[in-house]
Amino acid sequence: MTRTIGIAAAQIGPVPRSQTRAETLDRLIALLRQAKRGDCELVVFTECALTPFFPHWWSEDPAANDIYCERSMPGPQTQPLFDEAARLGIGFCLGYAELVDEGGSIRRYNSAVLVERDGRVVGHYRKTHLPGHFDHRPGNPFQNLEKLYFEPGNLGFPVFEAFGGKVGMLICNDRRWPECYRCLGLQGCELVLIGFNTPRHYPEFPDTDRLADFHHQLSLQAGAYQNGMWVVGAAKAGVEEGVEQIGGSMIVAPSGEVAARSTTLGDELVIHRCDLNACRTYKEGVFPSRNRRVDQFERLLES
Ligand code: ING
Repeated sequence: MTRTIGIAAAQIGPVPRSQTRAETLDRLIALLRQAKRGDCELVVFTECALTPFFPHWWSEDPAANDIYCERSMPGPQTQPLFDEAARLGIGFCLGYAELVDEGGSIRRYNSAVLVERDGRVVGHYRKTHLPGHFDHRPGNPFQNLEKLYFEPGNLGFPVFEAFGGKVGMLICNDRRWPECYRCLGLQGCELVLIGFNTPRHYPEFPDTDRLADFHHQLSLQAGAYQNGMWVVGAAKAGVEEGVEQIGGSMIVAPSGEVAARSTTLGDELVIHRCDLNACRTYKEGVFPSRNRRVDQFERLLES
C-alpha cells in the first residue's frame, strides 16, 4: 500500500520592501491555486515568505522590524491565505517572523507553521541555528543580523503526525547541520520541510560563494539519504533589496536523489508525488537502527 502525497515546493522571487502584505499574499495564493491544479495536498512556502528578509539590513532599533512580524498565526493579514487553502483542501507550511510575549518579555523568532488540509495549525517550529553576526558591519555589502533580531528557537525538533505520515520542519541554516536531520530521523520523521533565504555571497568567507548551490544541495541530499526522509527545500530566490539569493528549490527522495527542482529565480512550483513508504528502504534497509554501529558506540561509551 503506497502512501503518496502530492507536494509542491513553492519558491518565490524577491519580496521588495515596497510590496504590500496583501500583494505578497496574492502571490502565495496564486501558487496555492496552481498547486491545486497540480493535484497537490501540501505546499511548502519559504522562510520569511511574507516579507523581505530584513536581517539583511541594519536597524538601529530592532523594534523597527516589527512591521515584518506576525503577532498571531493566522492573523488578520494572513487569514486570507488560510481561508483559501482550506477552501482548496490544501495544507501548507509557512515561514514567517514571529513576535510573541513570553512571560512579559517580547521575543522574536524565525518561525514556521504546518497547516493541515482543513486549516488547522498542527505544527510549529522556531529556527534553531541563527547564522550571521550581532554587530553592524557597514563594510559588508549586506548584513546578516538574525542573531540580533531573533532568539534561538526553543521548541526543539518536533515531529508532527500529519498528511498521513510523520512531518518535521527546519529553517534555512538548520539544513546545514546534520544533527537537525538526525534528531528528526530518530523520531521516525519521513518528510522534512525547509524554507531558505540564502545569499550567494558570504562576505567573511567569499571562497564559498562559487559553491553556494552545491553546499545547499549537498546538505539536503545528505540529510535525506542518511535518515531515510523526503526533504523539501523552498527558496526565496533572486535579488531582494540588493542581495542576490540562490534558488535551487527542490524535492529530494530518501534515496538522496533530486526528484524535482526549480529552473528559475522567480515564483515557481516544484511538484512531485512522494511515496512516504519509500523511506523504509533506507530507514530499515540501509540504516537499521540496531546494528553493529550501536554496539560499537555502546562499547566506546562504556570504555
Ligand atoms: N541564510 C544562510 C543559510 O544558511 C548562510 C546563511 C549562507 C550561512 C551560507 C552560511 C553559509 O542558508 C539563512 N537565512 O540562514
